[in-house]
Amino acid sequence: MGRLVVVSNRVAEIDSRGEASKGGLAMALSAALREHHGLWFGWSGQASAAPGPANVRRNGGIDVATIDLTEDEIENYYNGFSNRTLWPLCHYRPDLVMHERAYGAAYAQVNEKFADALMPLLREDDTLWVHDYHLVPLARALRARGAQNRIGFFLHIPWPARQVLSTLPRHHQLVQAMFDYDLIGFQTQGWLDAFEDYVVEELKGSLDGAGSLTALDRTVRAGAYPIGLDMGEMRAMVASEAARRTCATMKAEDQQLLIGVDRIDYSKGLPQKFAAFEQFLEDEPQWREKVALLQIGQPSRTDVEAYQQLHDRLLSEAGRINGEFGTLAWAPLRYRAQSMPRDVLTGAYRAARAAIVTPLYDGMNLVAKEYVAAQDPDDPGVLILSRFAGAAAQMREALLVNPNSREDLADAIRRAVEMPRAERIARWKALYAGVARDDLTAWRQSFLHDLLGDRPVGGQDPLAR
Ligand code: GDG
Repeated sequence: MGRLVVVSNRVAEIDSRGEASKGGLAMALSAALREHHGLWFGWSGQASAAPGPANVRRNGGIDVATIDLTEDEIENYYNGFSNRTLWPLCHYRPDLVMHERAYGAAYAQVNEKFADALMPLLREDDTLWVHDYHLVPLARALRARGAQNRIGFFLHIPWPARQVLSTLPRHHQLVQAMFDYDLIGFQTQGWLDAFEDYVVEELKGSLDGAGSLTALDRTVRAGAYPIGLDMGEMRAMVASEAARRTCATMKAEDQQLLIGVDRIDYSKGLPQKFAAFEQFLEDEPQWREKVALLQIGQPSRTDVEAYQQLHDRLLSEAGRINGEFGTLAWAPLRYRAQSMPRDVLTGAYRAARAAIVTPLYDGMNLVAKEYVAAQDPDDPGVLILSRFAGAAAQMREALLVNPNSREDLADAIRRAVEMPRAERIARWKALYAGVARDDLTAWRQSFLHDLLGDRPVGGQDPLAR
């Protein structure tokens, strides 16, 4: 192949060695880019009134090209169509979806603008890998400008059921744009099934049983590629001084720690988690003063109202629960709405007896995998995982729960804190083997392999291995 060109809404900061400064996904993509002398293209994160052509710079063997957006585009394309329309829609929250024509128009316009700025940088033999819901129409815009490159698309979030998707005005147009890619990747077979169902029922298209879908006189290949962890990075984190220190300090406390780590996002089921923890304290008085829930909430999309309201609600719920059950020496629910360094976070994972990862819907959920990867093999903790996270399809040995049931989740918390060590070890071993095998390298290699090859992708679902 020629170069690999990665396109995403935002571009990670790349240092002089060609490594992304933070974040597993960014690091994996930068590794792939280094291997293929690649180009990474996206929004700079900056606003400017009259943005010009892409700003291209070379860092550690990777070209990074960014464009600015106008204030209007940021509001209508990013906060608007991406985060007030598509995000809630794909997370099964049509009640939160905002339909504004200005959002849809800006979404189309920014994708055209990406295409305009990217076209002059492309070479004939480049392979493009486009990421996530912000950029569904990008291949269409590039094709309209004559691009004949191979273009793949990976969706990091769920694909909604047909009945939910069709509440979006012009849903046909969105799906039609997917057919300009050569390969579409979903996190799980379940999200792929939902896409296929739309194609068959809504577009009257057909599947060939080998990963190809035909509709609207076009054919596209689609597969499931579950994302995983950068295991090298994880091991380095676990061994870091900051992780050791954090873990030792937390373990010295005279209580069992439960941990939650989530962006403050309504898809993550945070109020439901707090309510279930309250139910557990109510049902199991013998555990009071012996267990605490540390909820780390990474602030996110703070320009969007639904996110501001959620943060306020969580603060007041945590205060109420602490007021109800806390004592002078014990706060049962520690809600920390700040980002934490990754090494400190890893130490906290390792110190916790259980992680409560209970999104209402989630494309995959990497926190579940990070928690498993961070455990002490001799005394591992328990993963409580929502069956509605993509990760649940792989992580069958977790305590799988329905986060909508306060009582079921409270029961799972009790099971986790009471689980004998032998059972914890047996479950953890099986989970760890999967996390280590289906890692980030496996993910990107299997996607790129299918994108570059002509062979059918069906039957290669890594989940089925
Ligand atoms: C989307 C999809 C899919 C969290 N708090 C802090 C912090 N984090 C890190 C975690 C983890 C990452 O953020 C969150 O990843 P998730 O996968 O859990 O969720 P989303 O952000 O919603 O990601 C998701 C993912 O894309 C990848 O395809 O799995 O389904 O929604 O790595 O550790 N990191 C730091 N401080 C924090 O306070 N440094």
